[in-house]
Amino acid sequence: MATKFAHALTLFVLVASMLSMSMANKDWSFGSNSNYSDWWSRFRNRHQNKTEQEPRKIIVGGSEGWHFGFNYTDWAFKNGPFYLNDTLVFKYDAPNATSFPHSVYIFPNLWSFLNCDVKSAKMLANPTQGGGEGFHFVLNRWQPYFFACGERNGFHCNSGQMKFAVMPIIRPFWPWP
Ligand SMILES: [Cu+2]
Repeated sequence: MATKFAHALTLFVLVASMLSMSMANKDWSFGSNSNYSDWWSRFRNRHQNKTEQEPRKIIVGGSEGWHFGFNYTDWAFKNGPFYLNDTLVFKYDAPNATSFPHSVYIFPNLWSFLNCDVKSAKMLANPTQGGGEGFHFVLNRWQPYFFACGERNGFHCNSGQMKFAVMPIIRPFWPWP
């Protein structure tokens, strides 16, 4: 009996909030240029754009890919936030005559990450795994991730800036700006 009531109540709250949303929608779509309506239109756009709510595939470094001398910390900052179950794609050429080998390592903690202590890190992808579609890594845990290139005993991590940290956040149940 109690569970049934709880279900009914949940349903009622859900319907009520949907109704109030569509009504608010009506009110505000012709609305003023107040901050509130700006906020609301962002909210509404996000709500309608369903793909926005699904896990994404993000190419690390964008069109730059994974290479020496690009600021990935800056990239991660500008391209965040990342969400739980988003996929990071590391793209780099297999070792050849014109490019240096790269790889993907994960550090166990912040300290080893800051120090580029590759010896304590775990290899996720070797130098040949970044070719083609790239190496895919799903952020499927709610934890900080510390990535770096492990080549040249931390040289790519330190001097090459091939390192960044990510803390995936939980995608809200309700769409959020
Ligand atoms: Cu590298």
